[in-house]
Amino acid sequence: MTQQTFASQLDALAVWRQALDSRLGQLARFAREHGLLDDSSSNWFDAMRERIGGDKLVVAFVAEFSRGKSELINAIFFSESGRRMLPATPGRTTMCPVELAYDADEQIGLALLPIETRLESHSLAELRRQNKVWYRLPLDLANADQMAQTLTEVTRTRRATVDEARALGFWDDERGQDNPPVDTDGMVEVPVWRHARINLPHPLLKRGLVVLDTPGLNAIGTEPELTLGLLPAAHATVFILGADTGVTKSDLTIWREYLSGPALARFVALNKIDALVDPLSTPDAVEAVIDRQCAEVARNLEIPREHVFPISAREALAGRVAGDLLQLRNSRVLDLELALSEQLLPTRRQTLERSTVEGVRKLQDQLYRELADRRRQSAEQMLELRGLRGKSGTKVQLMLDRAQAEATEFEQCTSKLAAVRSVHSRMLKDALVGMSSDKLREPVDAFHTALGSSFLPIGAKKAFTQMCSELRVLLEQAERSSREIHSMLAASFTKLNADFGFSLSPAPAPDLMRFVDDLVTIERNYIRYFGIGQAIRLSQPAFQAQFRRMLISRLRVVFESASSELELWNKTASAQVDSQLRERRRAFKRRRESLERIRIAADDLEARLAELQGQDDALQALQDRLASLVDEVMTQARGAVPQAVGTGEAAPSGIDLPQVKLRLVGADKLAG
Ligand SMILES: Nc1nc2c(ncn2[C@@H]2O[C@H](COP(=O)(O)OP(=O)(O)OP(=O)(O)O)[C@@H](O)[C@H]2O)c(=O)[nH]1
Ligand SMILES: [Mg+2]
Repeated sequence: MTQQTFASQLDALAVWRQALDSRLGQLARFAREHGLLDDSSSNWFDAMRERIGGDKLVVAFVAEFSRGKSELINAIFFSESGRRMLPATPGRTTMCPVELAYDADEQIGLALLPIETRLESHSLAELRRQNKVWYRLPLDLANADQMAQTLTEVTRTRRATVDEARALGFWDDERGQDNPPVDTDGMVEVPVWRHARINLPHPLLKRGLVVLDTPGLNAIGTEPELTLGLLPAAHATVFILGADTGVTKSDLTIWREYLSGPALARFVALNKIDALVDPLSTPDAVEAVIDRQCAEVARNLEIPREHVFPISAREALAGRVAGDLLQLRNSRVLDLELALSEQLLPTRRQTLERSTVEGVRKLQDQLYRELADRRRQSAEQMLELRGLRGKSGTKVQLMLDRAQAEATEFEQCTSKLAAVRSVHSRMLKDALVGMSSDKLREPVDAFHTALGSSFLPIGAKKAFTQMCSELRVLLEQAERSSREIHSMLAASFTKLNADFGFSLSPAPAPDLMRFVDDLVTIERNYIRYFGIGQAIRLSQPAFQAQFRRMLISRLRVVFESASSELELWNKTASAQVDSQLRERRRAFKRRRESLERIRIAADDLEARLAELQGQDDALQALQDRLASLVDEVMTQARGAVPQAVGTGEAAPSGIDLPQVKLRLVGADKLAG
């Protein structure tokens, strides 16, 4: 059996996502065409489809320099170009974090952020949005050599004075042994770029994969944003060791500092096993050496032996480029790829499946209720009209008067609704103020002040924990408020239903406690910066400023998501009231109109009854169609990802170079 690779499985996941998206699209179109889509359901569809279509999967490659990160990325993702795409050479090669992704709205090519931007205080996240600070180079998709040549930019360095290096963060007077060597003119080497983004319509990138290649992490001058922001946000990290070096002290430092925490899917690769091949010993003996090394890695990193993958990135790349399957198999990269896809992709899929199923179920309830409501009203009308059979004109006039009286009485609900609405919006406003960025800033500022005045990490850690618990209180308060809003709505809706014949029912309040979980994760990820070993770094104002910025931006995401969830839920409740009000008014109007017509011509009675029956049949058909469309979405969401061997663009083996080039160009045209 052909062994499935990461590439083909990611491809299969994409096929599943596309199918799900198109099913959801059908359901949305159906709801819209029949006037069943209010603002909030329409927002839900847009958001869900954007998530399904734009869902990113970030895989970061992390290691000390020269362990083979870039080579492994080449072997897994770029062998189809027929050559080494990212520069991989002995010694320090990749000098800045390199992000490979595809964004259809951006120009194909390489975007580079000059290192000098470090002198200003903008964070990478802010700079991403500023187009003009990036230096852009085109990539010619039809010319792999030109692409590879352009990509050597990520290795570029320049000479700088020690003062300049210090200002840029590459010189540390306290950590002398780690500083770059000074040449005879008193100059040192610094990277030219701070960050690189490669925008490429590669089939996998187009399907939401983001690959992060990092420069050797233990170097001075590592962007705090990389270790505080990008790495903790990655869905998976591949940590790479060299079989030629084993686990060195600096490998261990990187592992402990950045990767040993929970929450991330982590893979460990022992690379360069080809270097262990010894012409003087038997294959079995070499195998035993590899085995022993893996066991040692597992022991050193304190992870199970099965989590260590012995590989040769070089052999994998060479094997794929040459179409040599034996060499590819010997590289054992397929085992790693399989583990990546088996452990990573199902979880991504499950998350999407869960949100889709939950959302569609809620939506189905809402739409079904709306259709049932319309049917109930037409049934009432039919009953009324049937009672008119054989009745005199006076009787009809009486009924007309009654209908008029009922309609007037119904209109009294508007003042009641206005009262409920004003209570509701006041409660919501209070709840949202409690989660605003001003509120968020208070505890963060207090922590920052404490950080600036505390010389001991223990004090900083205490202030940090204090801040986290204050933030948690904010979220807990919001959770309480949303429960209060829910009880208020439930009570008011019951009363409105009884008095005015509505069928209102508030959706369950959103569970804001899951944002508390996010907060706990952030706390866990950041707390390691308060270890004794970090004291010096933590006391630097520049690091503190960056730390604060990163922290604020991550916290803001949590609070903003919680706020918008609360807001959306409240909008749904108001929309429900609006739509039922509209529907009721329409029903009253229809009822008056038909009585009016019957008063003028008694013959119209039967015609009107037939018309109502027809309407009811149509509504029933809509209910059935809704059920079958929902069923299709659910089946697709729960269905297995197709077992994709050669499902199209992924071209995992990449043996056929010209054809692949065509695919790349074709893909580009499609995207444009
Ligand atoms: N023998 C052998 N050499 C390898 C293998 N993988 C990578 N190398 C070599 O190791 C050197 C470093 O590889 P890179 O991919 O540049 O390493 P890196 O981790 O990206 O290093 P930096 O970019 O400096 O952080 C290059 O000369 C590669 O050719 C392998 O599997 N076997
Ligand atoms: Mg590299």
